[in-house]
Amino acid sequence: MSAEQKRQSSSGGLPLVGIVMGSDSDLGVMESASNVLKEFGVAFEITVASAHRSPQRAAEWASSARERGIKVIIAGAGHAAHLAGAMAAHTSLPIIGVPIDSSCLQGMDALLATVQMPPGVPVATMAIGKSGAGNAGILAVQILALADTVLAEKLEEYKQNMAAKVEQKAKKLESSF
Ligand code: RP5
Repeated sequence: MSAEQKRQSSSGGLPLVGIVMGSDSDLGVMESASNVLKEFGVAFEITVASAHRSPQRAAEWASSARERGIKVIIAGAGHAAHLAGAMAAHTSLPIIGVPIDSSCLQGMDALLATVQMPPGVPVATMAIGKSGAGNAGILAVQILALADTVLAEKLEEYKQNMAAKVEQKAKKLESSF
């Protein structure tokens, strides 16, 4: 790895991604996002704030995120999930929304509340639940990789590994018939 690459990949250990969730009960889903960031060696901060129960805390956390060095925010919430939208209302950083399946509507309510943002205030909305949270982590890495050649290389490796796993599965399945 060249010195330039090291410099480009270094955040000095400071968090580059902010993960926020509506309740600690969302952690089981949102860990899929934090696990991806750990896998890629991306420093993050993680907290709870609610658009409805603690609107002031949510607004302050989002408003100060850029000053804290955060580049991307991942926001997950369930029910009438306005957390990702509330983040987008208070910062111009990119927001990735994760609808959480914590209500009796199994996340459809959260999906619509997260994805249906008004013109001018986008939230990049993922799939409902753990797979969406995992993809939120990957998308955050992809955004950071635009200015980080080491992360870009890791993403290439990640894709190659995925393809290799499919090859293995195909061979195993084919040989069983
Ligand atoms: C939402 O309500 C949270 O994001 C969570 O998914 C759901 C339930 O929260 P708790 O009642 O478990 O705190 O705001």
